[in-house]
Amino acid sequence: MSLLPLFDLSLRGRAATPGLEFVRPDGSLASFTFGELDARSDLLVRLLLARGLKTGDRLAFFLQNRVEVIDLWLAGAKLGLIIVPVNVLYRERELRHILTDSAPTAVVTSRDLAAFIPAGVPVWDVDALSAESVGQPAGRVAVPADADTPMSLIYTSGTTGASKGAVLTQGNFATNALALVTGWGITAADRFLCALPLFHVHGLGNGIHCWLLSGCVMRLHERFEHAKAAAWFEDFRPTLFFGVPAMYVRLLELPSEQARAIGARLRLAVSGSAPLPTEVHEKFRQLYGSVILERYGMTETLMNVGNPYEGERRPGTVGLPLPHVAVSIRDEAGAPVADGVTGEVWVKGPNVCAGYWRRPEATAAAWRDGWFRTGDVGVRAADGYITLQGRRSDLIISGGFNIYPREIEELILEQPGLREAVVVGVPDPVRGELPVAYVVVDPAVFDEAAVGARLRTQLASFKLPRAFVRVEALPRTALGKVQKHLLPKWRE
Ligand code: MLC
Ligand code: AMP
Repeated sequence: MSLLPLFDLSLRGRAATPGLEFVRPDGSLASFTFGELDARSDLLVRLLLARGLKTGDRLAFFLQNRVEVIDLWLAGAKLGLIIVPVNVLYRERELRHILTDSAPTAVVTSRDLAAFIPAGVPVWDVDALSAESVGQPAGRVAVPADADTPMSLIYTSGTTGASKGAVLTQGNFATNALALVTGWGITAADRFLCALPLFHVHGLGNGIHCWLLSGCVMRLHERFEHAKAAAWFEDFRPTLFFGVPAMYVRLLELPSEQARAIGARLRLAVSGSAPLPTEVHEKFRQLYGSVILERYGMTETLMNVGNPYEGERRPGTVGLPLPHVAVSIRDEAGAPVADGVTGEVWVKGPNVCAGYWRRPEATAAAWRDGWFRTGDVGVRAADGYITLQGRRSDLIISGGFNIYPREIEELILEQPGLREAVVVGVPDPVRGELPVAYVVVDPAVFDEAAVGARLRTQLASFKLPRAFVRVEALPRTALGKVQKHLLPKWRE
């Protein structure tokens, strides 16, 4: 199953219909019909061909949400390119790794972001690319594709520090979106407000694909800004919203009358990428009169499990396996456990990526007997509802962005005056968790301000430790493992 015939339901089937409203940073709207989007990506395909790109080549983008991200994605599907989305918050270290590992022909970026790209990586300016594509001959060029055609390499951090590229195929995106569009009753009559970043699978895999397959109208924002969210909802009057829990926490700040009116028009509000606290679920229901549908996914698998559209959306749970996904809860030895018993969540289905890019060992370690081991720990109730209880690794999720402590610990330990470091997630009412570093320092050498400044140039802002808590020694087991639960409590 390839993507273009599904996209064509909108690109060609609804060519004259308004499909996209992009809110420019100055607040003005740029509107496009589906036919115009089709034509824009046709021109881009011609330009990419002229620049020598061919099926299987990687093309990275380091961009805030904008229409050119959609052009690139559609051109990628038409040409069989492997698109590499990169989080705009990443800085030198993260960028160097991804842009080296994926070996892209080029990275498409904007003037604002170009300064962050490490030297030696070919950079294409997005505005120049768009302007040049306008002069290309019109008409579609598309290469044949199938379910196994790689569509994207999306980097996700492993427990070992360096992030790995999950090879997601056209079939992965297609089956995921078909399941969501059907299961969530998304139609051309919907109005979808999208403020999720398009460089992660929540915005890209779910948002863009549900929009294109259903033919609804999408209003796309550069990024979520909580101070403006009320005005956005009032103005666009969406029926459909996808968000991370931090966005729903922010939406609880709206006055109740306004929230009611927004909720009355909202057919479906979906939350995912991090746990949705039950009190947020409940407060949102009270304030908006709308019951959030929480679902669970990951970069390697797209969506796995979700609360039902029809039926009970049970707070604190991620619901039931999606129709095309098999879920099994396993013990440490890999044997299935009984309902009510905690274990690791394993998944199998056409949603699971083809493996990690050029990392056979990491691929071998993550798959067993055809099942993908998610690393998430959960339990299934007798009626099938799954509750996630944590992770086998120390993953911290802040505002829906993932942080692997080890990556930060390694970087901290490279700094002068640091003897030992451990990074833990502390609870935060808005972002879910915040990273805090516990450090053993050499006081004569350690300069907290200098270390903080250096980390800021190297790491995405959401990964920066909120504080450095100095301790005499890290609590360790006899085997030397840090006992994070014995660290002193941190207070801001
Ligand atoms: C956040 N920031 C951005 C940004 N998003 N900067 C530029 N562009 C963006 N797109 C920066 C801000 O500048 C600020 O930096 C900090 O992050 C917090 O932003 P905020 O707006 O003050 O905070 P907040 O109201 O808490 O909102 C944060 C947020 C953001 C919810 C908008 O966390 C977000 O967009 N999260 C979505 C993450 C996501 O899509 N995850 C899906 C992964 S896929 P500073 O320097 O001031 O701190 C996955 C699988 C699955 O997990 O199941 O979906
Ligand atoms: P990523 O690597 O960015 O794809 O993040 C995937 C991880 O986010 C999953 O393995 C889960 O740990 C977490 N996650 C996604 N959705 C949920 C959810 N609804 N509840 C709890 N955790 C979630």
